[in-house]
Amino acid sequence: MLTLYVKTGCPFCHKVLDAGEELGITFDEKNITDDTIAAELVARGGKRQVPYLVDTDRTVEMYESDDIVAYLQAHYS
Ligand SMILES: N[C@@H](CCC(=O)N[C@@H](CS)C(=O)NCC(=O)O)C(=O)O
Repeated sequence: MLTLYVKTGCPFCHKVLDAGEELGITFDEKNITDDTIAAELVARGGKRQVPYLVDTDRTVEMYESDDIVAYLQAHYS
């Protein structure tokens, strides 16, 4: 399962969402405008920054939109 932490209006998040759409990927989106989700992200990744990808199938987690897009293209094309 692919979970993507995002924030409403975040252009870096949209870049990842657009790439995912091109690849036919459906994310479980979690929006950090909800304080509970924001706290969950910080506990998980160590900082409040989106986008943040969690790939439970490969036990991979990462920040940085360019890295996430490259990862998705490499593993989900
Ligand atoms: N270099 C990062 C930049 C990410 C970034 O600046 N994200 C902003 C939102 S657009 C963020 O997480 N800000 C913290 C916040 O909104 O709480 C990337 O490409 O993913």
